[in-house]
Amino acid sequence: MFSKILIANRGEIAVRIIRACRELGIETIAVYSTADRDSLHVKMADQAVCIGGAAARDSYLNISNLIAAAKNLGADAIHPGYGFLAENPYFANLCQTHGIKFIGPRADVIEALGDKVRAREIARAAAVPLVPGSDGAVNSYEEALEIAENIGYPVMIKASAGGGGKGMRLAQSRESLKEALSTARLEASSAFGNEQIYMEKYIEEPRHIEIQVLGDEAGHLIHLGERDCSLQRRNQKLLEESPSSCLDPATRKKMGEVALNTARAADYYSAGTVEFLVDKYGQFFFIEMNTRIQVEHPVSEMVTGIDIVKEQIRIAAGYSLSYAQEDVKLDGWAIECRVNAEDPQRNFQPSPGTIGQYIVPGGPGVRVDSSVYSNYTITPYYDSMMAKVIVWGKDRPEAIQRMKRALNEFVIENVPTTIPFHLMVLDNAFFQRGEVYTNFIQRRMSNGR
Ligand code: MV4
Repeated sequence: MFSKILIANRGEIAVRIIRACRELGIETIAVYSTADRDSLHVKMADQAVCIGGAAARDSYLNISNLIAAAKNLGADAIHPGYGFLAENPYFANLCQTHGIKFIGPRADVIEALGDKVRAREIARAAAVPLVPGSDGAVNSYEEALEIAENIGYPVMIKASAGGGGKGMRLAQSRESLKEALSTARLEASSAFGNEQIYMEKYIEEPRHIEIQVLGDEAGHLIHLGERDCSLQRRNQKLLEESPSSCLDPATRKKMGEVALNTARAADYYSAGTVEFLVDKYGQFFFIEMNTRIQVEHPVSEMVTGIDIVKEQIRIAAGYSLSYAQEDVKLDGWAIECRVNAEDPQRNFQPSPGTIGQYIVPGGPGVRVDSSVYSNYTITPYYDSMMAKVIVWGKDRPEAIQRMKRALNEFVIENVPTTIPFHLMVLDNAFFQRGEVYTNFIQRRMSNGR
């Protein structure tokens, strides 16, 4: 087992990784930018080193400073968390070159699955159901026109180097295809330095269902059931739950198998997430596979009792999985609400500032993964998430009730947060019936913001 791990991240995920390391008896090194000197992960780690200025590119994205810190402080491994360099194959490779274990999949697997066209080809080869669309990349308008005629409008044009909803353009009809194509290509080229695009049939009112997988380096693979992440705003997930209220047991079983087939076809190990869209007829389609631990991993931990981050670290240290598939039992219902320093009254604009009193909820079935504390100053340099409230209930009604109780208990003075928005969603009749689609907020929330 590793004796020392450097956490190449900040915020609540850095705190989460430190906790997993502590339980495994592993020393931790925190890295921080000049703006994060007073952050919680710095206080909690055994050692901490400043790796650069406030801007992420000078610190949390500064690969040479990260590698230098790991080598100088004798880290055996680096955990990248999510975001920043977590899905950067070059960084994963460089860790390996320097004899530092990258806690995640192999670099070539990160690269293959990060290229959405290649990911589709891997899935197709494994007979995984895909959204009808282009076989590979779309290279010309004529080609796009022919595919669109075959699959029918509207069509979604996506950047191969995109993902998570970034770099997507909708073409409603033949007339708008040409312009949508050229815009998508331009956006892909400027946002990702890779103009490759592909096409999919637009799925109306999809549910976003993802399956958590865990694989070890000996090829054992298990899944931990699904997470329903359909409640999004501008492609930002706001609330996630496990299991999903839109899956019947047969579909759940099938989706788990398909997710494992996808991971096996990709020669996957570590923690990963296979993302699907489910249409209003209950058909599911693979859209992408994420090669990192995700923000919403705690809802899977709450219903399975499995510590995903500890498993990820054990796998990287060469141990085989602690569980076989038959050991994985889903019990009860979990919901996660992301508490962001954003003001729902002002169109969710970020609301950095100094927190006054900060009192987190507790009691039966409540977990808070937080990165802030009383009198902490939230800076504007990074994403606005300050805490995640995750609850477990014996069923969905109890989980909803418990989340409302927990959010009402949460005291965060002087900084506007998304808590009031979550309380409105939890009170919404459509949400309570499990009718949550991607356009839920626009269609089902009175203010529609
Ligand atoms: C789609 C789609 C509709 N049709 N693809 C891709 C990444 C994922 N995070 C969201 N993505 C979507 N891909 C096709 N062919 C709609 C979305 C989508 C979405 C899907 C489920 C739940 C929330 C969503 C929010 C915005 C876009």
